[in-house]
Amino acid sequence: MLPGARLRLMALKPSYTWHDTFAMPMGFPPSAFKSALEYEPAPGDFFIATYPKCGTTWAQHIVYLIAHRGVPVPATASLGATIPHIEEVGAQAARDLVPPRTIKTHLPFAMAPYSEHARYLHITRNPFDCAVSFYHHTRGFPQHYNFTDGTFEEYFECFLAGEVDFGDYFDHLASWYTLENAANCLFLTYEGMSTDPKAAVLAIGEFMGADLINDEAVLTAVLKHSSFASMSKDQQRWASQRPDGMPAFVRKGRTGDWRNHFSPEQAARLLEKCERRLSSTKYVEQWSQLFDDVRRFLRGDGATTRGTNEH
Ligand code: PPS
Repeated sequence: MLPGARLRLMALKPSYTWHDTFAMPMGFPPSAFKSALEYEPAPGDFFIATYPKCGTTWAQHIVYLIAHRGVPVPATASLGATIPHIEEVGAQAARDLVPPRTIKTHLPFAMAPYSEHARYLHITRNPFDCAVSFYHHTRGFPQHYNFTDGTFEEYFECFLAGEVDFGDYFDHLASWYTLENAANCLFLTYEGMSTDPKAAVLAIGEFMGADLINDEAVLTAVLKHSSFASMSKDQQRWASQRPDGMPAFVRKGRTGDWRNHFSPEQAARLLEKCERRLSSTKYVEQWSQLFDDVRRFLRGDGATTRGTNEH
């Protein structure tokens, strides 16, 4: 059956606000979205540019911690007030920040505010775990998606077809990948951050112009407060309340949770799309172990890799 036909047969699909053919979460004001597209970055603006569920909040808190010398976002404050999501709150909220500004965006590169005088931290995550995380996100925010009772099977069809908020995962990655060698961009992966958080924090620090290597106390504090255990606490700092019984926003924080959700048929279809869409990128190599694991899963063999950051 063609993917479009499967999608039409689904009983339940998330609801979105559509801007022409681009889907956004319901409740994000259209005026904010439009103003974000028109925002002109000032020299020194620092963007955290990600597809949803790829490590945005983790990176935001690392950047915040570096800028605040290791002091975390207080339990009573919101990270979004310091590092706003521009297409949610609009361009004026970004302009109102005291420079140097840090701004979150999930927009694909072609729509994102760009200047060669701004900097861009791009984080991506393998699409298997991204899809799972995005599913739990979508069912856990009824005000944005009205999908509380949605199943992974239903969500997967939308994800694979690219009919989710912020568009198709692979289109998004391809659009930002055009900047991969640009001096004003740093590309990291969620998996790399999980495997070696210290290296990731040092790389982000260097990109921000902070000398963490000679500041052991700050480096230690940044690592401590950006750990999964720390960020699992006081989650009102990153997200609004979710209904009872829903997983928390900072949920599992693992690589490999896809195995608990995917059927072999779904895994084969997403693997086929990975092979088709990622072949000319470095991610084929970076995620080769994961893709091998998917192939083993399809053959019915056990996993040889486990979550890279078991908590
Ligand atoms: S959003 O809504 O798009 O901004 O979501 P995003 O922050 O990009 O992604 C959320 C996932 O990141 C995990 N997370 C972490 N993993 C490891 N360490 C830390 N500190 C951390 N903070 C957030 C979070 O748990 C979501 O992944 P899943 O797989 O759902 O657990």
